[in-house]
Amino acid sequence: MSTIRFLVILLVCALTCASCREPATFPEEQYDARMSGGVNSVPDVSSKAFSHAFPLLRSNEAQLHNLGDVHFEQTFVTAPAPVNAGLGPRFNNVSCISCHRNDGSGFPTTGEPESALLFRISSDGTDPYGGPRPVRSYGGQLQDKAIAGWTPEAGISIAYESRTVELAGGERCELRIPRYTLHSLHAPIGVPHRLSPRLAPPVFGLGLLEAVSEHTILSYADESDADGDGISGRPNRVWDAPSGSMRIGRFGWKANTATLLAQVAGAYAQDMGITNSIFPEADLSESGATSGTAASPELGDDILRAVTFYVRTLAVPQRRLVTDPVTLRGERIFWEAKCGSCHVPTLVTGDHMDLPSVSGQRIHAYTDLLLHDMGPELADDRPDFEASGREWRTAPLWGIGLFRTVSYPGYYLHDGRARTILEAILFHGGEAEKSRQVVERLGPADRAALLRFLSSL
Ligand code: HEC
Ligand code: HEC
Ligand SMILES: [Ca+2]
Ligand SMILES: [Ca+2]
Ligand SMILES: [Ca+2]
Repeated sequence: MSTIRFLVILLVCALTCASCREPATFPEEQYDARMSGGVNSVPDVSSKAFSHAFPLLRSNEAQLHNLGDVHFEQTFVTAPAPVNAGLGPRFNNVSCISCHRNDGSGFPTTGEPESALLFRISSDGTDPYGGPRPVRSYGGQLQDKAIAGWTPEAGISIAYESRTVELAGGERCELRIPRYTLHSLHAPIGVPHRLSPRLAPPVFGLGLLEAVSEHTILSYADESDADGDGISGRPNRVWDAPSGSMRIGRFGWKANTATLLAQVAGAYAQDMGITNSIFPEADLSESGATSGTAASPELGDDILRAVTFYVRTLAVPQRRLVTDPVTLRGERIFWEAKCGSCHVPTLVTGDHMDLPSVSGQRIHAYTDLLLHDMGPELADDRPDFEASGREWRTAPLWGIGLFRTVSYPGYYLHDGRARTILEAILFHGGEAEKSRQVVERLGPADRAALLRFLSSL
């Protein structure tokens, strides 16, 4: 009798242990393929599809989200001013929303009011935390705009070269490859430097990606390609200023930021020149070129907290056409082309103490949050913590079918060079070389089915 009881206890233990690794939210039969963000999914296909709060926020949380929403849209101005003062002196843009249009992406242009493309700059070697080494007189990011009385750090002009790809069935696709030239430098650079172009990505669903445990992310890593499939995702490990520790990176095109708080505080300081408690100095380009002090930064912690909460709690758009036969055929091709080896369809989030609605959710972000070598053409040749000059974080594909509607006309990849989803796929190289070749060889109907599936996300 007691032996049986012992065995039963052992069995129960084994079962609970297995379930604490992969917290299941609901049984498979209740699973709804439309709910890309689990309970945090919303059915809107308009240009506001990325702009909804999580549906289950409590009223105090909804208030904080709304406060963050207001500040995400605020335009900053030159100090002194009664509100939103402290812009610059050098900056990339005047508000979060001016780059993240409709909480989506923006235009890959420079120097214009609506430009959402910025450039990181560094010299060889690393900073004390293993991150990119800033350049004297420039810092770590080029600010191409400035308030009256100041000059921008530099101007950047973009010229595109083109290359034509011929696909099975005779379709031709013209790809454009950007070349960047710096001009009007405010100071000599003096050392060899490396530039990395970055287009503003959408900002929805990020609280869910933040809630994926490090353990889960690491379970997809295969650094030395042990299974021999040519795909070897690895995590970035980055300095997280708010916690003062090294963490696994998950945000930004190279997974170069670990937390939303660091990302938002960094955006205020670097993109807008607004100092805050996490970054009491803007991206300094000359000593004295800042308007706040560590004791009294330009941005209050209440606003920093609200805007961070806002991007943490933006809901994910629901999928469309999930049972359409052509979509389902496209989904099968997505698997056959091994897209899902990097764009992992399903992750289960861990527990978030303060925000129950992001805990234990089965989400379909189509990313492993890991770095992959994408070949020489996409390379920026600028390491960012452990990411090499050829590595990028697998871009999440949720919502990609709505980019065109939300941030018309829609641009893809880290520098916005791709104007369609197909162009983005045709730039895949390195570890994704074989996947791209499969797509190039698909017959027109199969390729259309794959694109229909992607448009349903
Ligand atoms: C000049 C354009 C610009 C402005 C202004 C800007 N961003 Fe961004 N944002 C970007 C770019 C570019 C990235 C990608 C950065 C990288 O790869 O390192 C980004 C990334 C992000 C991310 C991470 C998204 C992801 O999927 O990894 C968040 C969150 C974010 N921004 C929030 C904000 C907030 C909040 C503000 C205002 C305080 C803001 N941004 C202002 C351009 C901008
Ligand atoms: C080896 C990993 C890997 C494989 C395999 C892979 N991708 Fe990607 N994908 C990435 C990375 C990394 C990026 C971001 C690259 C960049 O911005 O330079 C990306 C970007 C994209 C984008 C653009 C996303 C955006 O927000 O701009 C699309 C669309 C896409 N992939 C679709 C696919 C499809 C379809 C397949 C299969 C045919 C595929 N990918 C296979 C890693 C991969
Ligand atoms: Ca300032
Ligand atoms: Ca700078
Ligand atoms: Ca592998």
